[in-house]
Amino acid sequence: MKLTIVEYPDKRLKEKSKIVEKFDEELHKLLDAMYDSMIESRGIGLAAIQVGHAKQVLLLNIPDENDEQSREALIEMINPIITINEGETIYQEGCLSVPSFYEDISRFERVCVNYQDREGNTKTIEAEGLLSVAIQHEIDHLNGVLFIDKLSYSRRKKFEKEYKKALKEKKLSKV
Ligand code: QAP
Ligand code: CO
Repeated sequence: MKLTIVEYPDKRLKEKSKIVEKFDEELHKLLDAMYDSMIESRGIGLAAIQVGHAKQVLLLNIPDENDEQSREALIEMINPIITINEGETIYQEGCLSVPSFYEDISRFERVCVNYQDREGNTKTIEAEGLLSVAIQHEIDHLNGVLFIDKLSYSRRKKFEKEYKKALKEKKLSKV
């Protein structure tokens, strides 16, 4: 399965993802293909809608102390639900679907999440720091929400202007 990353302003990024009911070969193929795309694009998180599949599936792969990513650190979450959240933290976020744009976003400092793994087993995880931010960012994708949707009116206007300009330049450089 070869996947391509869907980029803003593609309307698919606004879709709400559907609950996964079948933990079958097809799901496993999607997860494996998503991992390859995420690593190839140098991402630390990816939701299925970002590759055009409206399923409640996401990946997280936070780098270690040496800033290296490894498959051992991979977390696959199916049908995640945040059960507890507390505190506040601000982190400069980016997104594979909004290339080359980064902004400070406010999130919960800590979250507790219930989810299922690729076999359908129920799991819980407590997270803080970058993992907590990444979980919240990816769960937003499942609800059709992007980090740029959290910007103030004036910062969003500034983003739209810069992004449109960058898109135009990207298109021009292709011909
Ligand atoms: C979501 O984001 C996230 O613009 C994952 O040119 C963001 O992996 C989690 C990326 C912030 C926690 C904190 C973005 C790669 C990757 C770009 C990503 C780019 C190349 C973003
Ligand atoms: Co994203």
